[in-house]
Amino acid sequence: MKTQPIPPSFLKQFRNLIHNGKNFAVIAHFRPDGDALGATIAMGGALHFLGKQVTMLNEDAVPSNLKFMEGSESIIRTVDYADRPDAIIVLDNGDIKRIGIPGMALIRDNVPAPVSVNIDHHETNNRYADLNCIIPEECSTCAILYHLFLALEIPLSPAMRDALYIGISTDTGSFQYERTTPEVMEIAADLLRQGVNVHDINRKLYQEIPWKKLMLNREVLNGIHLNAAGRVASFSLTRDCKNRLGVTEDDTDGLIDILRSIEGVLLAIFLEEMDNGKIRISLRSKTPAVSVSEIASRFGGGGHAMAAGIRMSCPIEEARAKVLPVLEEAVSLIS
Ligand SMILES: [Mn+2]
Repeated sequence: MKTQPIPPSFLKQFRNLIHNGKNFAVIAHFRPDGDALGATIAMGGALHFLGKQVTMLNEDAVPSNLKFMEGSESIIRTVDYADRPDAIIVLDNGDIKRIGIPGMALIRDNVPAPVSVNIDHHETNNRYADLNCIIPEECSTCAILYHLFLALEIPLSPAMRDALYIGISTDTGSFQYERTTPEVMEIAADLLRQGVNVHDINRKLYQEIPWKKLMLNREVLNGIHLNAAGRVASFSLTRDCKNRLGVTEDDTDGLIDILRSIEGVLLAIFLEEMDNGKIRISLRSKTPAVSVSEIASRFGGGGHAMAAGIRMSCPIEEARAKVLPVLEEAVSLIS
C-alpha cells in the first residue's frame, strides 16, 4: 500500500489538539450522504475510544435509507446542541455554509471560539478552518479517516469499520467512479478482513428501494430531455411532482444516476425545486474533458470534477435556461 497521504504537519497538530481537548463536536455537510454520516460516526467513535466527550451533529436528520448505520441514532440536530466544545471537527464539507447556520454559529459565536478542523476531499474546499486536511485525490472523507486512524493507531470498532466502508462504497458509486484506485480496493479489503459484511451492507444500501422512490424513477424516465445531439441529459423535478408522489427531499438522491447512465451522454443536469423554493442543481460529467466543478463555480456552486452542485434562487425553468446552455457549449468543444 502506498505511504499514508495525511500531511505530517496536520497529523502533528491534530494529535496535539486531540490530546489537549476534552469536549469535541463532530459535524458534516447538511443533507448528509453515506460519506458524511460514515465520517461523522467514525470520528465520533475514534474520539470516544480516546476517552473524549464527543457529540455528533448534523443540520438535518439522518435520511431514512441510512438509518440502519450503527451510531447514526446518536447524531443530534445542530440546533438542539447547547454545549461549548473545545474543538469542532468538520468532515466531508467543502464550504462552511454547508454545515448550516446553527453549525456556523457554533464556530463563530462562541467565546472563546472552539478550534475548528476541516477534513475533506472536495477539490473546491476553501480551507475555512484553523486546521485543514484537504486531499482531493482521495475518493471519500472516510478513506482519509481510514489513513488518519491508522497513523494515530486508533483501532476500528465494528460501527466505525462499517461506517468507513459505507462512506467509501457510496462516494465511489459502489466502486465504479474514477477515484476507485488500487488503494481504495486495498482499504476495502482491509475493512472486509476486519469483518465488514458486504452482502448485508450492500443489500441495505442498494437493494431496498421504497416503492414511491421507484415511482419517482418512472417520472424521471418519462421526463428526460436530451440535448446537444444526445450528449447532455436533463431533468427538472418540481415541488408539484414531489407532492403528488408523496416523496421528500430525502428520496431524490441518486436520481441523476439515471441520466448519467444513458449511452452517449457526457454531461447530466438534475434540477430540483426544494421545499424552501430554492433550486438545487446536480451536475455530473462522464468525461475528464469537462469539469462540472468548474461550471458549478461560475454559478456560486462547487464540488468535484465529475460531480458538482449549485443552489439558485429563481424559478426552476429560469435556472435550467441559465445552466443548460453552458453544458451544451462545454460538450460542443469536445471533438
Ligand atoms: Mn464525500
